[in-house]
Amino acid sequence: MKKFTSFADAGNYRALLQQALEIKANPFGYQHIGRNKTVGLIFFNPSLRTRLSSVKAAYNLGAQAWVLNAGADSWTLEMADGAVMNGGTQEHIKDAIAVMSQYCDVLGVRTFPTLTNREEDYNEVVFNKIVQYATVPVISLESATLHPLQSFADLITVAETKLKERVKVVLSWAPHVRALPQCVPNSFADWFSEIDWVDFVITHPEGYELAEQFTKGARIEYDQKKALEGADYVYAKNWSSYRDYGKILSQDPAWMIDEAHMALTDNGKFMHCLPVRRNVVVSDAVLDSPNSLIIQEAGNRTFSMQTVLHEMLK
Ligand code: AN0
Ligand code: CP
Repeated sequence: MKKFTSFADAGNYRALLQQALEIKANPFGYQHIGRNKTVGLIFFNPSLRTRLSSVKAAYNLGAQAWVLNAGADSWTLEMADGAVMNGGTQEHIKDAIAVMSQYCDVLGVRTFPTLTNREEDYNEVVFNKIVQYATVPVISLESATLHPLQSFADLITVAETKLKERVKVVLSWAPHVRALPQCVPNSFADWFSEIDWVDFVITHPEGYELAEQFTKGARIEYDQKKALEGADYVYAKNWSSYRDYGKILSQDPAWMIDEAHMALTDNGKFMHCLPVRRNVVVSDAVLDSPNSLIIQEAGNRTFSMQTVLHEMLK
């Protein structure tokens, strides 16, 4: 594996999922793989889970990890090709990434979307530049359009908790006070629309349609209550509009997941990638209920990353 950015990069998902479950059962059993290896992590945006689970995953595998907070800790990076660098930027991304590749065997990168320039974001201009300049395999720690380590951890979580052969999984838009990326829902759709034992449904207000390249013909149900009927899993997430790019079209509190919403499900489990704004996206009662998987899900971020590192370093 030379690049991990999407479901397609995962290759055979059944084999990768099986590997993740084996690694989770025996997390220190693969330390020969990471011996004398270094994992580099570069963040252009904030993170709690991705940063810490990636470091933990490297340690579990017997590797070392370093983290760079780009912009805050490093020189201010120039992204434009051919730029005359007589302004505020101090080092070109081309040089920075080539140099960082000298100090690691795998590079993880987080680069959020602009949410103003849809074409640039959906062409993954910044992330692809980094892949181009890197001389080591690159892992997306959430790029402009996708968050594959989150979706892989979500898949591990559903696989290890499901009580039926086939399960109904509902991705529900929920309100938020700020405009957020489409990465998490895009990525969730990219993965879950491909899982043969999942009946996948997306629900959101009109205008919040995700890019079809990621939803891949998944069922969309505009009536949230109808969508939730009989669900085994409810995955809540806010996102800003793809159509009216980066805009907030609704803050309707009726879309917040509360106990009345969960009562429509088949004793459904609740999931969210975190961080979550309590009592805006989802109520305290749902987050703190025995059916909430949020902490287990965050825990599985270690094993999605460890599995990808294992693939790249083995
Ligand atoms: C980010 C997002 O929605 O993409 C990161 C989630 C993992 N969330 C926020 O910015 C709150
Ligand atoms: N879920 C997730 O990626 O969280 P962080 O933004 O804290 O890394």
